[in-house]
Amino acid sequence: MMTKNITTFINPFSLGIDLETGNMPQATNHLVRRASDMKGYYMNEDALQELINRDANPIHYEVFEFPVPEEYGHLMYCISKLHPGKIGEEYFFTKGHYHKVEQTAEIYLCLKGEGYMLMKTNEGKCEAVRMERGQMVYVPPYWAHRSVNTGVIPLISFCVYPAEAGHNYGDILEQGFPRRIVEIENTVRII
Ligand code: S6P
Ligand code: ZN
Repeated sequence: MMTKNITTFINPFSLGIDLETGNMPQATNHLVRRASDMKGYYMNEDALQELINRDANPIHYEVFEFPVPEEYGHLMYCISKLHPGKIGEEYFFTKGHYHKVEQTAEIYLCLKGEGYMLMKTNEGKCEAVRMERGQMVYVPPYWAHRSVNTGVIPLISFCVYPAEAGHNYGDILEQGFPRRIVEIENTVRII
């Protein structure tokens, strides 16, 4: 349920985002997900463990934020940076989540790289929407979302969503997505 009773008053502000690199110099929150954080998400657990051992548990993706109050009325925003690579045949992806306040939407503006936004609902719908520089993806309320990087450079997006949305990771960890994005014979396939 949305709580509409508290919206903290703050002063306006602005900050810089490098549209080439996604760097947000004023960001105070830096979330880092490493390969070991992705256990249980990919089809090929052995390939994930090989990557962890071989490359000293490399960074999988990062989120940069300069937070605002997590309250109804405010808008949270961040830079999401998903590194390129594959686990077996499967392209690197983010964990994916529903919003805890499920009736909240989100906008992703892709700044760099290429891939897909994989989205699903509890009722079994699933969509893969192309992401590339300049493309905006609207994630409607009730849709879980996961970015997938099918390119060779980081997939960088600017995200905006209601600040009270929160994250529900548990359902995706348990159920996954009905579709996966893989490379077969040098071709991107959504299976
Ligand atoms: C938050 C928004 C993004 C993701 C980020 C990491 O609502 O969708 O900031 O948190 O792309 O993905 P994930 O699935 O690990 O949260
Ligand atoms: Zn989200």
